[in-house]
Amino acid sequence: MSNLDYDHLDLEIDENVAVLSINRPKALNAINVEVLSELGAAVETLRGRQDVRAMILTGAGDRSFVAGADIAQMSDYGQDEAKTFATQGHQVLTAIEALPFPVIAAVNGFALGGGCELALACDLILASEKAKFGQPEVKLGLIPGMGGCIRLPRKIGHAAACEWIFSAQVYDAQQAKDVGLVREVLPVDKLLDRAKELAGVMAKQGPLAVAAAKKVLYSTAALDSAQAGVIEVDAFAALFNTADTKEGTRAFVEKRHAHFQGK
Ligand code: CO8
Repeated sequence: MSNLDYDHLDLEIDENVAVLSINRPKALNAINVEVLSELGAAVETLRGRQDVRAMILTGAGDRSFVAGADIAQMSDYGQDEAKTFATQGHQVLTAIEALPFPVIAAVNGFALGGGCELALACDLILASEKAKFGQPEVKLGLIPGMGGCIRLPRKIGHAAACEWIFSAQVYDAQQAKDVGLVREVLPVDKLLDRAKELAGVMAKQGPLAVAAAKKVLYSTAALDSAQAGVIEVDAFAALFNTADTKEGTRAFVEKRHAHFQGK
């Protein structure tokens, strides 16, 4: 199924996996206010779709995932406009992180600035051998404003994040894998297939269980073990009120495949 209602996004849904592509090739898929608004709307649409159980976020064309926020648009901003833009950016990326299914970033080409931050808001990143990552904002006299100062150190560690953000350097896919940002580096022509394969595996699991696990993973990140443990226990127990948990466990006992209904 295709959805062509967006000017700067392509959306396809096939076998419970959504592929959402940012498509603004003349600016290397840079995010302006319009792209951000469409992204927010698409995320809300996908959140409400019972048939979507995993998502891939990628960039259209062969050069770029997202080359950052739109620098030309920002060059005229004052403080109030910058605050509005960054607030909207935070809202959209937080909404991506809060989607009740896994989100895989498939990164080919540039994932710089806001592009790197967008990938950081996904659950995991697969990169092509041509991917380039970085937070070059200080080179422009800016800072990462869509969660980079927050999510990057959580994913690659404090020291590595300080190096990335303060130096504005660009890193290749293998370097990004070495610091734990990227899960797999793939040939360009295998990237999307591998992302679809992995998303497909995730989409076949119990959807309520995957959603619950995701919620526990993110909601406990800043808590101590005791507080986090309470949240995990409650989430574990709550699943026993669902038909899917009964189906999954009984299917094992009865030596058959489980048929999950998301109920
Ligand atoms: N914004 C606007 N236009 C861009 C951007 C961008 N981030 N990146 C590329 N473009 C445009 C170029 O201007 C050019 O347009 P035109 O053909 O009309 O001149 C076109 O894309 C192709 O780009 P280049 O000719 O520059 O291609 P090169 O292969 O020579 O270089 C690079 C590719 C290295 C990616 C180069 O374009 C570049 O350095 N881009 C900027 C990268 C960058 O600094 N990104 C960070 C931006 S700041 C940011 O993201 C802040 C996020 C936090 C705020 C968000 C709040 C919501």
